[in-house]
Amino acid sequence: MDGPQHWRTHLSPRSPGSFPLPEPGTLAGAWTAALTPDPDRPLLWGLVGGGPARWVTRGEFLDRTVAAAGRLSAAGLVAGDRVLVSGPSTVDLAVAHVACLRLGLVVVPTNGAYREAELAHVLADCRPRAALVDHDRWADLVTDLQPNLLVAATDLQGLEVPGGSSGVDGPTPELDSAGPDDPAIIGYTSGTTGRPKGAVLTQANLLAGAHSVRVAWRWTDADRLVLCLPLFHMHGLGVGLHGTLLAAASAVLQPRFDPDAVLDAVEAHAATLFFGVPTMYHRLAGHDRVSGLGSLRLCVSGSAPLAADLHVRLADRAGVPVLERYGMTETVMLVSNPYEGQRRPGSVGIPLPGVDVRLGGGDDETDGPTGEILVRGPNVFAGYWERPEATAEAFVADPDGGDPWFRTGDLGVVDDDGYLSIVGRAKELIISGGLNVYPREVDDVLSLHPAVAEVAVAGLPSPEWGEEVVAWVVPAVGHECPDVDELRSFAQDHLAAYKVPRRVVAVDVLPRNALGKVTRHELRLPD
Ligand code: MLC
Ligand code: AMP
Repeated sequence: MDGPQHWRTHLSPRSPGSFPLPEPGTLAGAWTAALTPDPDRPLLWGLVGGGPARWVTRGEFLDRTVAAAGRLSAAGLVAGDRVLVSGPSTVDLAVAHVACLRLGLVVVPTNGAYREAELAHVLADCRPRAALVDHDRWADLVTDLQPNLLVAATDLQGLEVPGGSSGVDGPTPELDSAGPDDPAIIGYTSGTTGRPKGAVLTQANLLAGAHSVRVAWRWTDADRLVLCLPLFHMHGLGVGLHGTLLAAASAVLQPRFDPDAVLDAVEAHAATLFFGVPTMYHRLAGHDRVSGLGSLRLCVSGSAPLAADLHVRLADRAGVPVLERYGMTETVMLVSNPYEGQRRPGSVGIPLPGVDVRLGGGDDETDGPTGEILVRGPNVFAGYWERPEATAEAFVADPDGGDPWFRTGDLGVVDDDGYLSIVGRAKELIISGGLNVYPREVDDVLSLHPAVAEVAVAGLPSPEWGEEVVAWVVPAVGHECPDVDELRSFAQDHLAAYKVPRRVVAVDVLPRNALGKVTRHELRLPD
């Protein structure tokens, strides 16, 4: 852990403990308490049990989680075991996720776009006992990569239960007995640089994350969310699904983003909430039925900066004052524009309840008012899975001897009235369509191409994607620079599609600093 830095603005009172969490202090326990009353009320709309999309009530949902937990337990899984979960957003996936957490298993939500090498890294790193996967060929792929895995679909079809048929429910195990500090999710993220690390979030971290937005956004059981975000990242899972269950509200699950399907669901299901990444709002803003969003009580944007002009366009065209908030895998949500009060374009707002935020800086004042955003609170993760050094480096000591602060790697400034704006990143990261791309991971793959001598990847602004992945390539002697199609097809076996470059620029040399390190911020398009 670094020593105290030069301390800048402190955004919130130093009393994160004064925001009590719902009883019993665990996500699974709080869900069960919230969903037990009124069992006939609709909870989730979506694909269930191989049938068509339909409403599942609170009662049916809880019953399904009990049955699924029984089968997982009968298959030999015990609290603390990791379970890789990946699939399109369905009720089955939500049931599997909740069943795991109720049983004290640790869910590893995994992006279905991952290729073999990316999946192999996650498996080797966290060594799950089981994988619940719905994508084509994934069952075979994960079995090849880790032969001792228990593998099934998220509806648990195919799960082998020793001494029993795979179709039979097991005995009811003890549920909701995990403690607040027990791990609940491992979310893979590269953090600052390097290979993806598993951020371990406890039951209490996830509860705090969902509870703070529930309170801040006035989320009640009368709300209905259209949820087309994937359920393998914090936005769709930690906010959309977890918040819906905690508020005992309801949600319409959609397996992918389609503007027409969103607008149809808003109308057909009398929805009140929509959460999306800026790319979704960009596409909605260009849609001729965008005013359909106007019937919603609240539209929230996050995961990447919402361009101020897009914010204004949505307000003008659809009458929707989008509320922008800021989150991270390691922290769930930390800052949000207010529900009541100004939703300021270009700003992510003020700290969420219970979250302590401040700006740290370098050793001197030369950075001006800009500082690294630091955070602490019950929402902040427990550390990186089996990486004590990376965990220590991710935190900075408190100058007053209080709890340490997590370094987000994001750079911010604070307005006079306490609104935070993210103005840059200290970490190497491209965010395309709300998905993180780590340039070094892409460099490493592209550099294996025989016609590439040197390569560096960076993000360039894009109205649709926010940032677009672009590769600057120094061709190998005697070779033409490979074009974008060639590099994309070369990389696609190793990298998820959203990470492969959309443009290639041939250069003679890469810009480097005195130490020989590539200076990515100096990579430019030719005039
Ligand atoms: C898909 N493609 C992308 C992409 N998503 N390329 C770059 N960036 C992306 N994000 C590729 C596809 O593989 C395809 O490639 C081509 O683009 C066209 O696909 P599409 O059909 O237009 O894309 P679509 O499926 O509509 O997906 C776009 C999207 C999706 C924006 C809906 O990316 C998405 O759901 N993003 C949200 C991610 C998310 O949940 N982030 C939260 C992280 S949590 P090809 O080669 O086949 O043509 C977090 C914390 C926080 O950050 O604060 O929330
Ligand atoms: P992830 O590691 O996928 O959780 O991504 C977290 C990162 O997304 C943060 O560190 C920010 O860089 C970025 N991010 C999330 N929300 C916003 C936002 N509203 N504006 C700008 N960046 C954001």
